[in-house]
Amino acid sequence: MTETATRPTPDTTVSEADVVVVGAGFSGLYLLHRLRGQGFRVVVFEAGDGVGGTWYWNRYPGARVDVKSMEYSFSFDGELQQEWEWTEKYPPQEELLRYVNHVADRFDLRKDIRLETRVTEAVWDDEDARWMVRTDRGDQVSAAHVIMATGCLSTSKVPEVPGLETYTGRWYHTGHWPKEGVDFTGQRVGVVGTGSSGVQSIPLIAEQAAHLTVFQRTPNFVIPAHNHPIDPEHQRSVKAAYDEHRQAARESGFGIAVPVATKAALEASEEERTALYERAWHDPDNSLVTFLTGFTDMITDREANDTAAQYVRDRIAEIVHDPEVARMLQPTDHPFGTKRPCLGTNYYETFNRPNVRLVDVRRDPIAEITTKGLRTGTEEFEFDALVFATGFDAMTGSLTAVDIRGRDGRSLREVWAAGPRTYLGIQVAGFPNMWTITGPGSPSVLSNMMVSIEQHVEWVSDAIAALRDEGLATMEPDQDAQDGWTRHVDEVGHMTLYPSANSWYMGDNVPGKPRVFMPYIGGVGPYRQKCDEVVSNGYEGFVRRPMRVAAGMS
Ligand code: N01
Repeated sequence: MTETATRPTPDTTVSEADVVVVGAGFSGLYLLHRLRGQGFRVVVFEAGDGVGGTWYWNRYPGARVDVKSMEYSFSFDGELQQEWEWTEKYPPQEELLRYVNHVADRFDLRKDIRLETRVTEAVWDDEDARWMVRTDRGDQVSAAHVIMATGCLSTSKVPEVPGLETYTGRWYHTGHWPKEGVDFTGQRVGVVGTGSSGVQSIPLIAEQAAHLTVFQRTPNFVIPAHNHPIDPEHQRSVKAAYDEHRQAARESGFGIAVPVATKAALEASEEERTALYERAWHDPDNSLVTFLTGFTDMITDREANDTAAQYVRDRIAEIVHDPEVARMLQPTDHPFGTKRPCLGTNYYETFNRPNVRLVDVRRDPIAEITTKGLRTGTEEFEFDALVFATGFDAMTGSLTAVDIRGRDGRSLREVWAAGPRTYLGIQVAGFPNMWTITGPGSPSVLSNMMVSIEQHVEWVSDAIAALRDEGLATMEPDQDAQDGWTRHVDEVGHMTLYPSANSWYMGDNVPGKPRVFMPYIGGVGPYRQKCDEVVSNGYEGFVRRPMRVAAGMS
């Protein structure tokens, strides 16, 4: 593997590109490859000093994907998917980063990627029908299109409690973990947060640290991951029929090919339900969505959902020795799956260790970070290291972090002040030629991201190529189409139990963020069909204009 090209000297002159891509994670890399193949000049800006996005930043102990590797990988190139050998059901971050780097090398992508460069501003010029993109390095690029490939979970969040600047120990956020790793041996460590990142890191930190205190605000549903090395024969058999597997994922609900349920949990007998939950819990081949897809009514009916939730609560009570700790770990305040369920390895077992303590900060919230640790309403804690597994300003945070100004100088932040509004999660009215990969209003985080990324990259690059080939200059959603889609996303979301939970899907984890269900829960397959129909109907719902009309529009 070669290291990515060194950053050229900052240039304050304006350079030109057809497309600026923001972010060099999976989306940005595939965009670069595909747009290049379509004859476009592309520049990719990436804040990190390497490619990989999520898998570049999230290096915390235990970080690994929780969608199976054979499904969580690119399908766009037959040779790539045949030649890459995965080692585990759920590969660790290091392996995923090796894979991303392999992709960058294999398709010779590095020469068009500017690392350690953060895009700060993108301003639309209606006269020229171009974006002016500026970076923190002083770059200025004039481009016909800007594609935000910034990821849904990349703007990390530390808790809004005072005092962090006074803390004299070392502190870390799981989403921005030091490259050189962290050795907690012999240390007193505090971990705040019990979402996916906490669930993965807590068991490993507990093994290393002298003592670990876990601060939990909301207990989560954690299913055994059953991670294991991939049987080479299994890998061969999947690869032999890879196209069919990939197609099944594209047509599925969550981008993960699982059998489609035909029966409601409330129609099934208790024995049938228990048999299914036992399989979902114990089967080494289970997946993140096994519980959610086992019955037709799991995400729409609270009573049905509670049969699965109770099954998990019972398992927690069996695993955790101290009944009071078990009770604290049992989720009762939200339906199963309405906060992202987690896959874990030895998660609940970790709370049986003598060097681990669980603190309920719902009951006794963190009041402040002190010089030596933190203080809740009733107790003071001292730590050598603090770990914030406190998540992200999800879905919109990385888009509004850039000062994006569309037609008439309108800022995306202002336009989205009451919540994101998009057409198909791909474009925003008033922001011509700006594209979002897995943007709010698309299945995105409710799917196998690789399936959704590939679909968006292909759809967007084809839309840009079609514009060029038809002699058109700009494309943006029609306001009515966008309003209709935004309503639809909301309505479908509210047909489910998702909005009943406090979650980052709803923006609840960021104070002041409007409470809107941001992803599209209509299913990856139906969503893809809708996007394809839009194209067959001549990009229905979009306004596409030639240059001479585009220029000067107000
Ligand atoms: O973040 P989270 P994450 N005081 O937002 C708590 C993906 N992912 O980094 O639930 C105390 O889920 C917060 O409590 P609450 C995956 O999509 C995937 O773990 O808001 N606690 C919660 O417990 C995932 O969903 C993988 O009450 C505070 C935790 O911090 C998403 O990324 C691995 C607090 C944050 O959990 C985000 O996961 C990792 C406060 N002030 C991530 N503020 C895999 O593929 C927040 N919390 C395996």
